[in-house]
Amino acid sequence: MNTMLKSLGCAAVVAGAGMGANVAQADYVSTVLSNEDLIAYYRLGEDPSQTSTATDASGSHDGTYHGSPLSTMGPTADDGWNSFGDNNSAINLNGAGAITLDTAALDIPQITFTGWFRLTDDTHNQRIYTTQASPSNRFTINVANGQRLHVTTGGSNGAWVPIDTVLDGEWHHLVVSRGSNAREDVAVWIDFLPVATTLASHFGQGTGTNPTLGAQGVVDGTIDNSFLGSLDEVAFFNRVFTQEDVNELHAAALIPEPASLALLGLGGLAMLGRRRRA
Ligand SMILES: [Ca+2]
Repeated sequence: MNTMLKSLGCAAVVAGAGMGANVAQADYVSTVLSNEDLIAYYRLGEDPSQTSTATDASGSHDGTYHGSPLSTMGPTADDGWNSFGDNNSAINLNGAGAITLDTAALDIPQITFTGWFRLTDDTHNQRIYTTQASPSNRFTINVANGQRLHVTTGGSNGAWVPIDTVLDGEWHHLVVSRGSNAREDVAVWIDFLPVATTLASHFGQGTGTNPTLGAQGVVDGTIDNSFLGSLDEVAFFNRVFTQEDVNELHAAALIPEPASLALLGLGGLAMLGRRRRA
């Protein structure tokens, strides 16, 4: 066996051994952080009973916890998703919490929301994300009473998405993009598949003030329409996403199939055997 083949054999063994413990693909977190249009990234790994700061992993736009949200476990390998590190915590809004964000960072003409949600109850109107502003330029992602996800960017029209399939207590990924022009379409992806693109009649130019995760807002300490579920890994981007952008996140969120890892490992062992016989 020539020297090159020996080197390949060793490399395959090392790669096979290494991938089991440390996934050798672009992981979800680094994929989000490497996007040049990222505005803010809330990994939501804090324990809100210990701190009121929801850290922006990308830099300078920390949020603030309000009410009594709870720390919970985020999507893990057991759910079929990249486990976001060994200890991925998320936030259960519990119908009693909210996270206020930075208006200066997020009141922008076009925006994309990405994140994970776990819905446990749809019996009343609740918010995944909303801004408080005049109806002409608000931006909201609602769970409306009656099993629908409702995205509005002004007025009462918007993209209505049936969510029967996600009212299952499992983690699901959500992408919502809106453009900068009046009557611009809003695009919604659930679990990385497009589910709604629609033109509405009341699209505003901005995205509104007092952006809030998990509630309608916090006014004088009162939290309205708090989300009856959990959120994790919420990020905002300063542009509209395409299917290609969503595909990139999807690839990063997936766990490599065990079969391919096993084959790689067996291949490495076979090459090692050949090297020993040489
Ligand atoms: Ca997290």
